[in-house]
Amino acid sequence: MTEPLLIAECHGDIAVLKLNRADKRNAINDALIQALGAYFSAPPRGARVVVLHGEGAHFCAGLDLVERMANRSQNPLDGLRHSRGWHRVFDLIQHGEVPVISVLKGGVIGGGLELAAATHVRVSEASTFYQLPEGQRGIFVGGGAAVRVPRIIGAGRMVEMMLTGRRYSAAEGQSLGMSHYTVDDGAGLARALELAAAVASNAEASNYAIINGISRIADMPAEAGLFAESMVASMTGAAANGDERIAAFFAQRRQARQP
Ligand code: 1HE
Repeated sequence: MTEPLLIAECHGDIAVLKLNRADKRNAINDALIQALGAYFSAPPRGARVVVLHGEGAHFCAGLDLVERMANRSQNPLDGLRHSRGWHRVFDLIQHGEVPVISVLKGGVIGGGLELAAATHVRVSEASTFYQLPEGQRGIFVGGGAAVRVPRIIGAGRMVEMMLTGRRYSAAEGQSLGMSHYTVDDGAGLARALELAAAVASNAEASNYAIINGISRIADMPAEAGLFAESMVASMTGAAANGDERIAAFFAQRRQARQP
């Protein structure tokens, strides 16, 4: 029996999804991108947040280069369709229903960094390193890195990283925003689950607005962005029943002040 490419679990309202292709360093082949697409098209019912991690020592070695060589096509449209397929799946992650927290370790390479960049909170273990070796392989990024990575580290750094084959360490990556937390090796999943509990306790409508609103509004001209912010704020306040949460906050403050 072949192993599943993804292993999905639920712990209450926290869903945990594992890339399960450690023998190939979790490289993304067509079957794995399809499985990710199916999962994020319909995250488990009741899940308020997804924690994404990888089996083995490496988060993800990027595009499956062996499959790419085998399926090499002379038709540029095939390459375009392949890349657009990755875009659809990673957009489901970035602008989906629930926040996604990734646990990074070992290689976060090429398409692995593209996958990580689509997630909202990134926890790196000390072993993590980041690379975009497409230039060295004679290809180009195709899973959204040209859009998402410059928004994290800046276009100039991405250009330099790709031209020179530079490898950023976990500590360097955190200082550049590739991760938000760095923890010891082996501690990433536990930290991500703690963060997931905090994220899951937010109002569902606020989380939806945060993951769907901020990156889009940040790409708008200021005047359109300010208008969009007002629309999202109004929708969120109405949908999240914010009054109840605000009243609960003050009740808790009053209680804390009592002798
Ligand atoms: C792979 C892949 C892969 C490993 N596709 N099979 N990505 C890369 O250029 C990264 C290439 N991989 C590596 O740099 C290294 O494998 C790692 C640093 C990730 C891990 O090193 P190591 O020593 O632990 O493993 P290994 O011995 O290199 O590889 C173990 C197996 O994984 C081996 O298979 P086996 O059948 O010989 O055992 C490797 O072939 C396999 N493997 N990485 C296929 N990437 C939408 S565009 C995105 C463009 C990109 O992502 S470009 C970046 C591609």
